[in-house]
Amino acid sequence: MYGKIMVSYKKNPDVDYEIVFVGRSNVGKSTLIRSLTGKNVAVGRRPGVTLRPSHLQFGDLVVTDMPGFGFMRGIKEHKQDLVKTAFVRYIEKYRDRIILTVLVLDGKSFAEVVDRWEGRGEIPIEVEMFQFLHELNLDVIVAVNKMDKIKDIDGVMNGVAQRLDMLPPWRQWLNVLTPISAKKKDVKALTGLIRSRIHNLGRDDLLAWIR
Ligand SMILES: Nc1nc2c(ncn2[C@@H]2O[C@H](COP(=O)(O)OP(=O)(O)OP(=O)(O)O)[C@@H](O)[C@H]2O)c(=O)[nH]1
Ligand SMILES: [Mg+2]
Repeated sequence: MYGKIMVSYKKNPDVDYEIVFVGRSNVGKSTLIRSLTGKNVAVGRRPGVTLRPSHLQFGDLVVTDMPGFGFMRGIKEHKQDLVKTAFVRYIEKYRDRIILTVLVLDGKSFAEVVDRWEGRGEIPIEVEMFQFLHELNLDVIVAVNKMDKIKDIDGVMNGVAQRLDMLPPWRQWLNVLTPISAKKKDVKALTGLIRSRIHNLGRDDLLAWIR
């Protein structure tokens, strides 16, 4: 129990509102959800292997941790496709109750990964997912994580913005783009953005889950 709020870890509950955390494997989705909620999600699963989302229920709201997409060593390409297909199906199925998606990126490696893919003439998977979420008219906040490792914050944030077709300077996009460090619990700007989205629903009672 969490005050009056029910917490469930596995079942996908029948609720009216959902916030979904998506992103490549290892970017820090589960760490982020833990620092936002104080609750643990996804215990002891191998990165990239589990196809099933994990859920935390807070009353009428469910917070979902999606399996990470993208290449992981030792995991067959076939499995990557399954993760991607499962992701697309999930988002389409629950589209109507999803009030917000948080795309988590690794600030340290994002630019390099995107440039490598584009150099091969391919669309980087996180760019593809970003576009897919927009095509469904979903609200997407891009949380650029692991900023504790970064010295040139403006440089990295501008690099991310530009690669997602958001014209730098990145500070023009503060409503949808924010640097964070999930590990250091430096997530205040993101917390503020999530709070304002929930506030706009007229459901301030649902704010209790955020630390
Ligand atoms: N330096 C630093 N490391 C972080 C941060 N957030 C997460 N990590 C580390 O990154 C690794 C992956 O974190 P997870 O939260 O498991 O990543 P994930 O996105 O849930 O990964 P999958 O479940 O495989 O999709 C762990 O070793 C974390 O400690 C951060 O803000 N800074
Ligand atoms: Mg995880």
